[in-house]
Amino acid sequence: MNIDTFCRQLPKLELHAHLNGSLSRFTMLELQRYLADNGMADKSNVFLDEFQIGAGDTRNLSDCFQVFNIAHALTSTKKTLSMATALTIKEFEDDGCCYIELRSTPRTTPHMTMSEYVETIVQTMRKETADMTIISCLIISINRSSTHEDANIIADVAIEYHTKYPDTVVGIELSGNPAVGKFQNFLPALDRARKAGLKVTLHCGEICNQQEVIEMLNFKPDRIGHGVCIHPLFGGNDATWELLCKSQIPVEICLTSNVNTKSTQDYNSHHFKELYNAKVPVVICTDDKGVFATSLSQEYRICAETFGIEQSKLARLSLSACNYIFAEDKRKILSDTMLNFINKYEL
Ligand code: 6MZ
Repeated sequence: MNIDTFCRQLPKLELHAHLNGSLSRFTMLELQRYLADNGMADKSNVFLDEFQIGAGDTRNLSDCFQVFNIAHALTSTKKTLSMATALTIKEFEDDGCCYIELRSTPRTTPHMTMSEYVETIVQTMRKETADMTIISCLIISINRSSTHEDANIIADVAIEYHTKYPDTVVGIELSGNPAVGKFQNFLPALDRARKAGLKVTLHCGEICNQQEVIEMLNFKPDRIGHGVCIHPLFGGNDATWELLCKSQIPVEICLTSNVNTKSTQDYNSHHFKELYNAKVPVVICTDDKGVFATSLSQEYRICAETFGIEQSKLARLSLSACNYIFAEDKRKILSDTMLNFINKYEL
């Protein structure tokens, strides 16, 4: 099977996808049309073309945090937030994804409270996407630029919804511009959520900050996102690298995101290679498929082609992601799906 077809057919798990960064152009146009038809047209159409940060774009990681405002303008009503959630999950399903942990930051908008924001996504996942074959869950995000008070409110909402819908709201995470805010300020909120049963993932080492990487790894999150500046070759040091290798914390790898935001020079010099060779658990993810114009199958293909990973190994990489999902009760059904594929194609 050619690598393109193989990567699309391979059952895949998406563990690092921000809802408002994952909107395709099609989805954004649908949302825009809905708002216009209902007399709520906004000015985001002017900026739609600026949403994508493709290869060779002059914008870098800190510029990228501006583009999310474009999506936020479109997902500020319950209806468009629900449409965005359902359309995005469907796109992942069409790309051969059998499980997704979508993440999103609860916002207060003129049309919703933070609780209603979460309620809308949860109900969409439980009702509107229930007839799809893909299994979807939600990770609640805390933005590093939010206040200590807002972080605590989000932790409260996360705990409340995890208690009500433990199968749907499975985790909490810290993201946002890594140059802003301090991990320590968010530690109490994250710790409280963890004690209430939520799994935790942290954006860690997306820019170089060795002290913060050590603090984060010592917190023992269930997974980390990116993990760029941990190996000494990429701005980490021996201490950060040894801590990661010893901890065996799974790393959510976002190849195109790191290249397009210039956190990584190019695909060939991506830290995936060091992690994979050192047997640190890794999961291939998209981060923001809308912003970076990618898909999960494309990320698998880039990984295979850049690092020379043959199809049987790629299938096992995808299979291993089952060990790191937050909805632990789904592990068996997902690994059976993967093993059927592996056996069918004698991989
Ligand atoms: C850190 C990121 C990110 O939550 O409104 N986000 N945080 N690093 C990244 N690397 C590129 N990409 C996205 O989705 C958009 C939010 O996700 C976080 C940012 O906080 C952004 O505002 P939601 O659905």
